[in-house]
Amino acid sequence: MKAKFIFITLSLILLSCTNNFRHSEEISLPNIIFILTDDQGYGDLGSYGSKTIKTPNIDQLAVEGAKFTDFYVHPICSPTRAALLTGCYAPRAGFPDVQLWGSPFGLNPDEVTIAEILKTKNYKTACIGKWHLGDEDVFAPNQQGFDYFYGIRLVNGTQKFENFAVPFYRNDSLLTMRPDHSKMTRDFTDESLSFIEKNKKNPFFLYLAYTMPHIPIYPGESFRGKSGNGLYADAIEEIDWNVGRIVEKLKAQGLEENTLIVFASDNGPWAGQGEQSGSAGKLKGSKMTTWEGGVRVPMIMKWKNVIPASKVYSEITGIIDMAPTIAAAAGASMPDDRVIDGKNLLPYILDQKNTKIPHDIYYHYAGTWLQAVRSGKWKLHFARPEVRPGRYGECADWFTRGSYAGIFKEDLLYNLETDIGETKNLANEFPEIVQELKSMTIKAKEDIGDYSIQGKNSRPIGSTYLELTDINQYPNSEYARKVGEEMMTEMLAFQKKRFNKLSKSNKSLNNQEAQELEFYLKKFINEKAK
Ligand SMILES: [Ca+2]
Repeated sequence: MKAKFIFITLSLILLSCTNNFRHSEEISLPNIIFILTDDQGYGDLGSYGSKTIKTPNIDQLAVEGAKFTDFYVHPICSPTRAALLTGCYAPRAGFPDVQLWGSPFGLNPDEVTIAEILKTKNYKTACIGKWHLGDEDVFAPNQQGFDYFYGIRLVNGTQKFENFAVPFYRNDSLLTMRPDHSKMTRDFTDESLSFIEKNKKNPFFLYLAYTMPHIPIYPGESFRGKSGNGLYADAIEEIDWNVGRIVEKLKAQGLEENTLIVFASDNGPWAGQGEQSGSAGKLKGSKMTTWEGGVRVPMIMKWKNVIPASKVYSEITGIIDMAPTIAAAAGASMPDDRVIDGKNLLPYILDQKNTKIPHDIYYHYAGTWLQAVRSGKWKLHFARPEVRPGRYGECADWFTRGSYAGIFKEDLLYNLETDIGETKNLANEFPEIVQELKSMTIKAKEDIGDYSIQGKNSRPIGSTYLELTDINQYPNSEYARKVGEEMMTEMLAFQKKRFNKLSKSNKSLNNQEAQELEFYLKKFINEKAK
């Protein structure tokens, strides 16, 4: 029986590229669980070398499945999520940057997400946790192929406030403005277990996007202080324990063999946050940078009896590959009316001879700015002679602050095979490699785009300001400032409404609420004075 299952599954993988392939009744499509953590560094798992964070359950996934050593994401939350769901580099999919409160932008409803693709195979789909691909109703997960949503559409907070208020939803219903952040990891897992239980008889796709360990870090009560290595370690150990609960649930329901589990982080750790910061291990840089520490993260795939146990896959792979891989596992097709950047990884990782590699070149975009490329062992950072403005209003400058972007007048070339920490610039010694990588990049700039270049195959952002859809329209100009101001006004209006509601309720404000109120009142007054 097992042998038959393996044969059928492998056939499914190999045949899934052809459109005319039809599943026979007896094949049960695999369940898919994608677990994404937020700001977890390359060095923040036992299986990736952490000596301070204990992650036995996640490490066990690597023991029973494959660990990817060279897996890339975008350097910040939203673009990675856009790339995950669409199989494309985020600027191609029209969602290159983070959007915050009051933003009129979201992942374009015309994008075809992996959830929508799996719906063609009758999967039940859930997004539990953090969405971060648009705050407005038209951009919500239920509009993008997810049958069920439980969590937040935005980010869990900023470094400014403790226990930040954030709208918390079940599907499109607002449940609360003040979720308890310390309960989220547990709560999201509970919801996931119940989704698994409800769907044990049909194929399901669970996208579980934990809000931790993004700052401000709130481990659950029973994990706070438990690791002995700070809040960040507490939060990851809590995630690990909960991943263990999910695996146990699958086993208990007899679903372990027929479930593909993927575990990854959305970007590198956020530096400079004390015990709330993670570690990129030996890699240079952190979140918001295109140094390896910002864009290389842990990724593990377990699919019992399909992916060999304890495999270590070291070719270049990335978040863009996840949708095509998941689609193939389900015998579904990616859309053929648009460019898709990612590859189905299964034939590559199952090829024992390793004769082909998924990517000759991988592009590292910070927003729409193509900052670096990787090909084989070589990584080239293009000269950044100046700090360049970003695209969108309030969060436009994520990548351009001096300490994040870095200014260097010359191209920098590193050999990652011998210098994983990007310490020794070899550009002068290997000018022909620099030239080759540059010429390989010309195509990407034309195709996907770059700072101030509209890629001919890049698609528009979703916008509730209909005139604002071209992502290359606003780096400079009055127009950009106008959009920025309007977005800020919307954000303030949102907060104003929230505090009006709070002050009308009978509940007295706690210290943090009072501080927030004071902060926003000042802003409202400033706005009025303009
Ligand atoms: Ca993140």
